[in-house]
Amino acid sequence: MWTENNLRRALANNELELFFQPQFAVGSRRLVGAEALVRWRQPDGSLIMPGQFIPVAEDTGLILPLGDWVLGEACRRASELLKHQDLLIAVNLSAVQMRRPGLADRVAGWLSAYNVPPEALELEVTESVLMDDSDVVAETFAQLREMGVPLAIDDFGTGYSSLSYLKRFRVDKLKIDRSFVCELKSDDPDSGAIAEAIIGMARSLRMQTLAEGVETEEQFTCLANLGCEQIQGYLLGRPMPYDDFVTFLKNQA
Ligand code: G
Ligand code: G
Ligand code: MN
Ligand code: NA
Repeated sequence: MWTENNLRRALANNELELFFQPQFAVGSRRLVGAEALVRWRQPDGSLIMPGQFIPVAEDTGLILPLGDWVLGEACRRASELLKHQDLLIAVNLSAVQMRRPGLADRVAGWLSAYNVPPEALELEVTESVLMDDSDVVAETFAQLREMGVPLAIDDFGTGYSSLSYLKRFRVDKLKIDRSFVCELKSDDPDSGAIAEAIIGMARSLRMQTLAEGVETEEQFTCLANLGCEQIQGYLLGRPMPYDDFVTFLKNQA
């Protein structure tokens, strides 16, 4: 396991890097955005995945400087990407970041430093954050909404059975967890029951839906038939280094 000191050095030595995974509109199959996913590039060029160091960062508090770096880097890249195409760049926020006062000010600072419109930066939080009965979370949430930053719920459907937080916190998008996508089968109508319920609820609440982890045409077709609006997954694009994403973007046009 990676230690706090390893990670501290990674931050100081600029060893973190953002990969980008494309997101598409279902109807047109056009590229509409990308999720920024952090990687740790070792001096030998190998990559360490976030699952191996984000938990350490969260336990040690290093997620605060790390998360701030991610926000700044995402805004820097967004400002470059927006010169090519109108896109939305999605960034994962840790619960630790959401619970710390001042997040909205940091976001506002990065947006203005790189001249990125707030509508172009989407912030992803998990359900557990919104279940928090915390004034800080509510305040940050309200500030981000006021600024016009889109908010999405990541891994939707896996967290909590109570949905009452959806009334308290207006979000723009539900990201349907890939566990509900991988079971989709065109010859089994029941396989889509949960995805269908999420899409129906999102529509009633005027939220968008994006399905994660789409790996096959069959899943794509099922989601299209259910009225899902956007998809992300290996079928149409893996997370890739920034330069590769720029090439990918240019090849779309
Ligand atoms: O490709 P993948 O292994 O990148 O991502 C694994 C997990 O790591 C995902 O659940 C994702 O939410 C999380 N993750 C990726 N990048 C970040 C980040 O910048 N900040 C936080 N808090 N989590 C991230
Ligand atoms: O933040 P989140 O938990 O949604 O992170 C996305 C994770 O899903 C990352 O680890 C990313 O590499 C992974 N991922 C993206 N597309 C696919 C896919 O089509 N299939 C699978 N199995 N994983 C995917
Ligand atoms: Mn995510
Ligand atoms: Na997810």
